[in-house]
Amino acid sequence: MKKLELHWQILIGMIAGILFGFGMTQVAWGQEFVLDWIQPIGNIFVKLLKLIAIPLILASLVKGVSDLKDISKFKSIGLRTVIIYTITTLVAISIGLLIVNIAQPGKGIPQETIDKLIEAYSGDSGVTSKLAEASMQKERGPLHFLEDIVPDNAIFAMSDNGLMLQVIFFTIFLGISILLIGEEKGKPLKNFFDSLNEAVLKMVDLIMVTAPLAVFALLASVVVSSSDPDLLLALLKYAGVVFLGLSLMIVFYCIGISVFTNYNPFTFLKRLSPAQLLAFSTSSSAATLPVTMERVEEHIGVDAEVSSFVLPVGATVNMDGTSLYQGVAAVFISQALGFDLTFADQLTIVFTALLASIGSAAVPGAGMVMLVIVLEAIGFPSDKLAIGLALIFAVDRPLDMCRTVVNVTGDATVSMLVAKSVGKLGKPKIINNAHVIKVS
Ligand code: DAS
Repeated sequence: MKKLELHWQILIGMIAGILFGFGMTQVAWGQEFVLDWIQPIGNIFVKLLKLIAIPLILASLVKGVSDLKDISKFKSIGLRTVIIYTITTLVAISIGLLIVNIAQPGKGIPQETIDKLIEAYSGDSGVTSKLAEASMQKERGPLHFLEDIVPDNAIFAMSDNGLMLQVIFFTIFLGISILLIGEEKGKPLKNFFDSLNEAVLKMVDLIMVTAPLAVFALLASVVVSSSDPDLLLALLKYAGVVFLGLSLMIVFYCIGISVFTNYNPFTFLKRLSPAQLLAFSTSSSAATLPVTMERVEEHIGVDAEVSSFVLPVGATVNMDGTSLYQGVAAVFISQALGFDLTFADQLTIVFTALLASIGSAAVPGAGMVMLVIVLEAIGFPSDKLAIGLALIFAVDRPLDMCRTVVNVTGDATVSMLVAKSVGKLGKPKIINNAHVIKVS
C-alpha cells in the first residue's frame, strides 16, 4: 500500500487527537490521564525539534553565507528581507484593526460574564484556580522524568529570542570570516558545516517520522485543557475576527507569490503544509523552523543561501500572525472593558504591535505575553490589564496555533520573494508529483 504523504499523516494525527481529547473530557479521569500520559509524548517531540533548531541554524547559515560569491549579495539579501518583513507585518496589523473595528466583537459581552471573570480572577474560584491546577498537573506528570531526558537545545538555552538572535549574529559573523580567509583555508570548515547541515536535515526527517503520534498527543492535550464553556461562547466572535484576519493574510501571501514569483500558490501551500500543520500543533515557530527550512529548500526550491538567513531571522522577528492578533486583542479587550480608543490610539497600536511581534519569542503563548506592551502603550488602565488578559486567555491556545501557522507561512513567503529577487528560486529537489509552473 502506497505510504501516505506526510501532511496527510499529520492531519490524521491531529483529527484523531482532537476526537480523543473530546472523548477524554467525557470521563472524570480523562483530563488527568491525557495530561499525565499523552501530553509528554507531544512535549518530547517539540523538545527534539527545538534541540536541532540551533545546530541547523548554525550549519545552514554558515554554509549559506560562506557559499556566497561576494559579500554584496549578502547585503542585498539582508536589506530585501528587512523591507519585505516590515511591509507584511504592517499589512497584517492593518487588516486586523480594520476587521475588529468593523465587527466590534468586544461590544455586547454580557456584563455578568465580565463580572464572573473579575470574580474568578480574584482567585476565589473558577478560571484562575482551574488554570493554576492544570499547569501544576503538567509539572507533576509521571512521565515528566522522560521529558527531562531530552534536552531542548544542543548548545544554547533557547529560552527567548535574544539567544536565537545571538546565534544568528555569531553564525553570520563566522560565515563572513570563512569567506574572507579565502577558498583554501576555509575549505575544511566549509566541508564540516556542509556535512553538519546534511546530518541535521536527516535528523529532521527522522524526528518527523514520529510527527503523526506527536500531534495526536499535542492536540488531545489542548482539547482537555480548554477552559470554561460559557466564557468560550462569549469569546467565539473575537476568535472569529482573529481567524478571519489570519485567513486574509494567507490570501495576501498567495497573491504575492503568484504575482511576484509566478509560482502556483496552491502548490506552494501543499508543499509547505507539513510545516504549517506542525506550526498549528506545536504553536511554536522555533520548533517548526527545522521543518520549515527543509520544506522551503527541498520541496519548494529556495536556495539555501537565502533560506538559511531569511527563515531563522523570520522565525525570530517576523510574526505577521502575532502582530495581527495583538492588534485585534488590544481593541477587543478595550471594547469589552469599556476603554474608548481614539484614532491616535489605533495608530499607536499599529506601531507597538509591530515592535511587540518582533519581541515575541517563537514559542507558545509569547504573543499574548507581549500584548501587555501594546495595552500599556495606549494607556489601558493597569488595574484592568490582568483581567483583560484573563478574558482572552480561554481561547489563546487555539488562536496561538492559528497565528503560528501564519507566522511560518509569512516567513516562507518572504524567503520565496527574496530568492526570486536575487535569482535564487529554482526547482525543488524533491518533487511530490505536484504541478509546478516553470519558475525562471
Ligand atoms: N507561538 C508564537 C510562535 O511560535 C506566536 C505567538 O505566540 O503569537 O510563532
